[in-house]
Amino acid sequence: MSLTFYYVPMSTSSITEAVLAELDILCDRVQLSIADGDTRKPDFLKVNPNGRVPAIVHEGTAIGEA
Ligand SMILES: N[C@@H](CCC(=O)N[C@@H](CS)C(=O)NCC(=O)O)C(=O)O
Repeated sequence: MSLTFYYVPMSTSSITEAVLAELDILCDRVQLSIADGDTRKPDFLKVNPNGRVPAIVHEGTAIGEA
């Protein structure tokens, strides 16, 4: 299974992070910084055009919204 989790510490993505941990799901993790503008950069906007975390890419399909 391929799953990539995009997150910002201490943000709404913490909910998804807790669920992934509770279900013991292994995934690649990409930490972003709102302060550094990471959520507005083109690479991340390709994943989630809303420019918000959490975002997950599962088997090539991007999912946003906690
Ligand atoms: N309704 C969305 C809200 C997500 C959201 O607002 N995320 C904020 C962090 S708590 C964010 O990514 N902000 C990025 C930005 O403002 O550039 C969800 O629950 O997934």
